[in-house]
Amino acid sequence: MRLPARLAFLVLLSLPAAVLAATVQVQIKGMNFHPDTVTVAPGTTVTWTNDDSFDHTTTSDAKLWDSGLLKPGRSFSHTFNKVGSYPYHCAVHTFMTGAVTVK
Ligand SMILES: [Cu+2]
Repeated sequence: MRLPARLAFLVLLSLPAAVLAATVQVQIKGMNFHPDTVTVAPGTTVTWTNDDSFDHTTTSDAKLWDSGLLKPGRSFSHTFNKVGSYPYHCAVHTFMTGAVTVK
């Protein structure tokens, strides 16, 4: 390992865990969000992937994010930095609901 690479590795190791942002996956399948509720730490990115045969969206009830139409196979990500409860739905099928809790 060359010195700069080793230094970068050491810097990475010394970062607090919260800075190393995690990603949580939510699958859209069978006209549902799986899982439909997730609890994450601040700074976590949630990635929704449409594994269904139809177009769907992930749309914040409070309009904090909106993926627009996600075709099958497409993904959308949003990073949650503030503690709180974030309900969302699919704008096409409003009975499809989920929530992200950040704490
Ligand atoms: Cu939908």
